[in-house]
Amino acid sequence: MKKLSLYTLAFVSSLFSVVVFAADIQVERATVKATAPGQQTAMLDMQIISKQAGRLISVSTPAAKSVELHRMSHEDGMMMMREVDAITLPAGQVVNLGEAGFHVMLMDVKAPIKAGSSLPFVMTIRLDNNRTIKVNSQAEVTPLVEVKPEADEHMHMHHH
Ligand SMILES: [Cu+2]
Repeated sequence: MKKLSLYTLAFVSSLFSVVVFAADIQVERATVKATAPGQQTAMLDMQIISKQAGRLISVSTPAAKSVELHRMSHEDGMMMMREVDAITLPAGQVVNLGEAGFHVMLMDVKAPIKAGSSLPFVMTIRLDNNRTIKVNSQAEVTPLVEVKPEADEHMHMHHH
């Protein structure tokens, strides 16, 4: 009987800590741009606040076959995107992915992502104490900003 109650206690306490840790991650302003038909990739941006220091190591979503973590950088005057292994989350700090030069890139989007819908995703975060947690969240799908040909011509005229 003693052994049984010890097991029960261990189970309850591990369940409890999982709940506590998941609540220690705040996800805000998660947005993804709608995709045009045939568009293969989409960028997911958000703010993450983790109570404890950790690293975002992966993201998954049913909307895409694979997901990568990307960093933007200027190289020879060109904007480049490179895959990174992880995005650092300092304890208690707001990490705005876009402002920090990062984004989550959905690769091989399965179907057009429609404006007005929401996109579910799961983040895997490894805390510096080596505990790995999964955080479920939703991104708001925002409309594609269309570049109108007239606007381009207009700018062209002004510059000549
Ligand atoms: Cu990218």
